[in-house]
Amino acid sequence: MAEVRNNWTKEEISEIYHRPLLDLIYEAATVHRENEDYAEVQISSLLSIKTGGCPEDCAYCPQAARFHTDVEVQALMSVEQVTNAAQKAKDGGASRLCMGAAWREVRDNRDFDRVIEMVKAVNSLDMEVCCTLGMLSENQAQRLADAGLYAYNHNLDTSEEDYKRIISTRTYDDRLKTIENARKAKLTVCSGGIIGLGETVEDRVSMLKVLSNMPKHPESVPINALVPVKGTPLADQPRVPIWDMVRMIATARIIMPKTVVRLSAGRTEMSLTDQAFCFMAGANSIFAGDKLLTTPNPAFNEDMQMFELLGLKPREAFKSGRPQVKQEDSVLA
Ligand code: SAM
Ligand code: DTB
Ligand code: SF4
Repeated sequence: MAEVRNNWTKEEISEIYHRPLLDLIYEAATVHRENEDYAEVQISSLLSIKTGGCPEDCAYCPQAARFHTDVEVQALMSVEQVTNAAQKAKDGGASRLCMGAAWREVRDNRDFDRVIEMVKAVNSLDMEVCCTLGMLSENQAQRLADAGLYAYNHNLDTSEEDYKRIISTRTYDDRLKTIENARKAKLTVCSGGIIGLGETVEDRVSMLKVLSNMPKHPESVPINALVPVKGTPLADQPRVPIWDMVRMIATARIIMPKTVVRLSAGRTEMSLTDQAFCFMAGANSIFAGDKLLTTPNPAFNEDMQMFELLGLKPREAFKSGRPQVKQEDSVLA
């Protein structure tokens, strides 16, 4: 049984990443098959609850106000809109809804109160609820946890060394602090990154080291391939080779054997064969539904046909246990 370690060195991770490709895939598949539910794939649906107009300068992001992209700014959705979208995602087979807001950070205001109501409403549909709202204090994380939030997504995106090239409006430490705050509130953590930003392989290894050396590995690690968007500084980045994606997924699988590794953004550019290699290399989650936050994603029925063909099964919600909802906060109370 692969041991869960938190002391991986860059040399070890780099050695794994650079193994001959088929050896690497074989090893990752072997580690993955030690998990009894290896044929199950967790399906998350994304919903952009507040779109565009973000004050941050993340070079990849179509939602940053300072870049001129085709994204239309949309104010925070109503709880009813979110509940309807969540029900639709559930009917389509998603067990988790991830609500994203184009915010730098959470503020203690009425918008946050509304997000708390959204979390309660989606939780009462018996779906795992995830949020990605930017930076978060410990107290805010606790409020989300009390409302029944299952996971908090906060990506590292790249290495600490490379971070300043991509984002100048916050630091890597800010990112780590938020992840710590989510942990203190006993939320499960979803944190990963993007490849294809123009980073080096060393940067990728360095980011994987930070993730795999956390005292507790993130329960999910999304690996995104950059979706280049017109108007952003990274619009002309070349497409990331599929084998880089496979190497990232396989390396993450080997060094974090119990973590759910998500084949995230970039699937519209991947063939079925490309994706099959990612699943073989240990990916066991996807974002499904026609849209990511603002960019397209494969159609749900195409994904279901792919599952059928590859012999994969959607994972049911709450397989690893339910969050503790504070009684007075429960909509059922
Ligand atoms: N504003 C919050 C934040 O930055 O934490 C939450 C939403 S933000 C859009 C969530 C994540 O989406 C980013 O951290 C990044 O990893 C990913 N992302 C954004 N634009 C992307 C793109 N063009 N291609 C791939 N991933 C992207
Ligand atoms: C993650 O790692 N990828 C998702 C989710 N977490 C929030 C977002 C991908 C966004 C891709 C660009 C867009 O659709 O705006
Ligand atoms: Fe804003 Fe998040 Fe996009 Fe950065 S990634 S610009 S913080 S929405």
